[in-house]
Amino acid sequence: MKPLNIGIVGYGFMGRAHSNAFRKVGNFFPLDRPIVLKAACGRDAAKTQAFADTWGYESIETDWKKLIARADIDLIDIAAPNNVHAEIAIAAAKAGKMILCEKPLAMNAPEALVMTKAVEKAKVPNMVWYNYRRIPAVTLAKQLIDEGKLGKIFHYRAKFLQDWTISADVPQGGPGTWRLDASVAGSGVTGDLLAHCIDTALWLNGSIDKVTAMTETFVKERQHALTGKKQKVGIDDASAFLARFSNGSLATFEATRYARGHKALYTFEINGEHASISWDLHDLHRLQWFDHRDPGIVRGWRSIHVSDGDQPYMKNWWVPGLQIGYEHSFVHQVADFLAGLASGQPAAPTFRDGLATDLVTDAVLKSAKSQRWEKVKRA
Ligand code: SOE
Repeated sequence: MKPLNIGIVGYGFMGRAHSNAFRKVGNFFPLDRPIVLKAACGRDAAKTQAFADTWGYESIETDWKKLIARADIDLIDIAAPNNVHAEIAIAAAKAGKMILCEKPLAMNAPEALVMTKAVEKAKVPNMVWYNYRRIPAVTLAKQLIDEGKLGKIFHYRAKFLQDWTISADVPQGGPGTWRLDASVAGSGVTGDLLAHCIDTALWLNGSIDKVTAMTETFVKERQHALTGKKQKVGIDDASAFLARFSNGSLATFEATRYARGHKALYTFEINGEHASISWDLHDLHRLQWFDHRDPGIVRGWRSIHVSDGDQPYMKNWWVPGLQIGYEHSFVHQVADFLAGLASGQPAAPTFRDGLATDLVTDAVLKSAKSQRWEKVKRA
């Protein structure tokens, strides 16, 4: 079978997470075409070569346009910062390449719309790396909701808490800290962290009609890592919003990089008519489940250790009881993308789904400015 030749742009944190997934997927999931790590692309030739050597890419490029022009590349994987997603994705679509793009899809929703139209016009398979959908416990939550086990949903509550930018000495811009530079990231925690919470929420609980938000930038000026100059900080350090879902449920969302003691505490809780679910990234292989229909004498919160072959993705891994972790969610995403190619049923989240998340984050940022409820446009 013809191999699927990957060309990756970017060699940072996500470049590693994606490459690990490409390498592992064929060992654990049946693939109808082998994956070949054909080329890695980055501006710094020495660093790109070192990355290529570590992960087994056959060649390197220092210009993404050359990567896209190569006839031996089938899929462009965008693992570069947010401000270059659109340009690369649109060029890759025009060249007829499949595209995987790191989240958030774009700097803002208008840009995400142009990207979505480009991939749809070119009819190229596309997906956004919202990996948390594919943590088995989160996928199990989706299964339970879709089976109607919660009944009518009343509440959705999500938060994503970190604490790595509290010091005013953390710079903005440059490798590792571009997430603090609005001209590269688009926004702060709204696009970086809340985007994850929103993607999961839209998938589990349907569309959001309107939001009312507040944001804050606690450190107003930071040195720029590239220029050395102190510059105004343009990102939101913290962001919280209330939302109304189309199914009538009420929601609260919060994200911050100022919650001392929390490194990546992504949690959500959903309260339905019959049952509640809650999940915590720091304990990612567990799903907490409360079912009011249980007999009264044993009724209570149940902590499900999601590691059994009957549970999502787990039959592909070890024996029951042995859990998996963060990196496996990326492996699952590649496996599902490839299964979608084979079946003709594209795996989600597609660019259009990524656009839906960007429309919510845009409405959140708009509401934080207007101090009013803002309607969320449909993707
Ligand atoms: C930021 O620290 C970050 O790395 C996000 O960019 C990722 O998307 C999130 O999964 C973990 O935190």
